[in-house]
Amino acid sequence: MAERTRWYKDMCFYQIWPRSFKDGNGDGIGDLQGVLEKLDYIQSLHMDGIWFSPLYPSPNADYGYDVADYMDIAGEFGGMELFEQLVEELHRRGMKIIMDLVINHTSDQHPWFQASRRGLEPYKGYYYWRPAREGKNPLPNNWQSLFEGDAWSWDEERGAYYLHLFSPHQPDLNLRNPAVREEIKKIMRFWLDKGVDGFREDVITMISKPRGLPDGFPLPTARGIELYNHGPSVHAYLQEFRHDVLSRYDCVTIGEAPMTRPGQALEYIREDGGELDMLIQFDAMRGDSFFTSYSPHPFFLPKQKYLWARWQRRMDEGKAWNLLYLENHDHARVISRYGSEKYRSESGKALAASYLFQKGTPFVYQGQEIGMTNIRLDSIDCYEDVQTQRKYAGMKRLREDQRLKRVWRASRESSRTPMQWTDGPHGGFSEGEPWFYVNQNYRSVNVLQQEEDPNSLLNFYRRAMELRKSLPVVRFGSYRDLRPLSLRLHVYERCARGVRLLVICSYADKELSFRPPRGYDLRKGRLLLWSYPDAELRGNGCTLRPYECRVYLFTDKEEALPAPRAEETDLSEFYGGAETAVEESGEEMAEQEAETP
Ligand code: TEU
Ligand code: CA
Repeated sequence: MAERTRWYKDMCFYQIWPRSFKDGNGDGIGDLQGVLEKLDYIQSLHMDGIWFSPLYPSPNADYGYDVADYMDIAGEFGGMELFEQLVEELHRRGMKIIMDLVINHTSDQHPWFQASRRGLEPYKGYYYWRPAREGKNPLPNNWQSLFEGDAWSWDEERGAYYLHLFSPHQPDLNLRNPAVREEIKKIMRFWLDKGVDGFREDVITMISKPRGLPDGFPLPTARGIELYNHGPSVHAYLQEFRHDVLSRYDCVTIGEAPMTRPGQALEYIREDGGELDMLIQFDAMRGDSFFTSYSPHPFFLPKQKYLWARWQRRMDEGKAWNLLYLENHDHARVISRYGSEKYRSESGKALAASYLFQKGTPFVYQGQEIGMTNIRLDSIDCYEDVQTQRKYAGMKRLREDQRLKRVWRASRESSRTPMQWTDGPHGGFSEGEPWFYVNQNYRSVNVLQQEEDPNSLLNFYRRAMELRKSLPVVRFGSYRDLRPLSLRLHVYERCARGVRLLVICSYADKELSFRPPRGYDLRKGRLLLWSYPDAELRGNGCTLRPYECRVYLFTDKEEALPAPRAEETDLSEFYGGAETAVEESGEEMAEQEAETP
C-alpha cells in the first residue's frame, strides 16, 4: 500500500460542541444552521477542519455521548440533509470534517440495549450482563464508574446487572462479541462513505475489558481502571478496524486516551504500525491537578512544561505525532486554570503561544480564541452536566460551600456555556432563550468586540495560527525547553538545520526582567509575534510585562522565513527532520529570571 499522506500534520482544527456554538433557528439550542453561518468566521481563524462533538440523536443524558442512533443526525441539530450540505460546503472550502465516534457505550435508549435487556437475539450479548453475586455485596465486581458510584446498575427487565463505565444511561458495549465489532465497522463505513474525513474516538483506550471481569485494585479512585484502560484486546480491535475499514479510506483517526503514558501512546500511534494517528492525552490538562481537575493543586508551570516536553520528545523519538490542545468540552476554561482572569487577554495569548508553536496538530475549542472563562453558578442545581452532578455528590467529606467552589474550578460545564458572539441579548448566541446560562461577562468578552480590536486575543490567535503555518520549522523542528525549572517563564526553541524559533512566554502577573538563554542575541532575531502593542529591547534583553509573550526567528537563510505554504516534500528535503540546536545553549538553566524591583 502507498505511503499515507498524513495531511493532518499541516492542519489546525476547531472543535465545536454543537449545542452551544450558534443557534440558527431560535429554539435556544446550537445547530448546524448556526455552524453554516459561522464557517467564514472559522476559516478566518486559519482552521483547516472541524471536529464535531456528537451530532447523533441522543436523549442527552451526557449531551450526545449517549448515542441512540449512530446513523443519523439529531433533529435538534438540523437533521441529515443539512449535515450533508455542511459536508459539501466544508469540502468546497477545502476543509475537513471529523466526527465523534462513541463506541465504548451506547445510550440506554438505543434499540440494541432495548432489545438486549429483553434478551432478544442477536442483541442479547451486545452488552455486559452479569447475575447478582451471592452474599452481602451482590455487585458483579468492584469497578467504579468514572462519573462516581458503582459501574453496575440493576435492570429489572433482564433481571441482571449491566456494566457502565460512565453514567447508568451509558451501558458499555461488549466488543468481545464479533457482531458488535461488525456493527462498529458498519457505522464507520457509513460516515466515511458520506465523505467525512475521520473520527475522534471517544475513550477508545477503554473498549477492551479483561476476561471474567475480575475485581480491580481496591483503591477508591482506581477500582477497575487499571484493568480496562488499555485492556487486553484493545490493539487487536483497533487493528481490525484499521485493516477492515480505515485503511481503505483517506481518513484521520484520533483516539481519546485518558490516563495514558507516552510509552503506551506509541503503541497506538507509531507511524509504522500504530492503529490510530493521534491521541488526546490528558497530561495537557494536569498542570493544576493530580488525577482529574477534581483533585486540584495550584497551577505549577514547571510541571506542565515537563509534561509538554516529555510528549514532544517521546513522540518524536517514537516516530509519532502529537495532538496539541488546551481546552475541550471536558475541561474547565484554561485561562481560569493556568492563566489569570485578571490578565484574561494577556494570559490567553501567553497560553496560545505556549502550545501553538509546539510540534503537532493544534486544536482550538470554541470560545478559547476569545478567552472565555469559567462560570460560577449559585447552586449545584443550576448545573446540568451529569459528571458535575455526580462529582459533587461524590465529594462527601467537603462542606457544601467547598464542594461548590470545587465545581466552579473543575466543572467541564464551564466550557459548555453558549458561545459569546456579541454584546447583545444572550451574547448573540440565540434569538430565543438559550438552553444554558450565558457567562455574564459576554458584554465585554465577545467575538464582535474582539474583531474590532487589532490587539485582541482573537486577532492574536489569527496571527499566531497564520505564522505557525508559514514556518516550516514549526512543522519539522525539534522542541527544547530552555528554562525547564523557571517558575514563571516558558521559554522554548524549535530547531531545524540552523533555523531556530525562540518562544518566550511569561506566566507572571508582574513585570520580569528577561535575558535570553546563552546562544541567543535578541537583537539579531526577527520578532515575528508579540502580545502587547509594542515589544522593545534593552540591549540583549527586555522587561516582560504581565503574561507577555514573543516569538523570534533566528536564521540567515531566506528560505526559512515565513512564506506562503510550500509543498511538504520540498521542505522536508530542506529540513531533513528534527535535530537539536547548532549552538548548544545548556547550562543556563540555573540562571533564573529576576523580578524588576
Ligand atoms: O470523556 C472521557 C473522560 O473525560 C473521562 O474518561 C475522564 O477521564 C473521567 O471523566 C475523569 O473523571 C469522554 C467524552 O469526551 C466525555 O464528554 C464523555 O462524557 C465521556 O467520554 C463518556 O462518553
Ligand atoms: Ca437551534
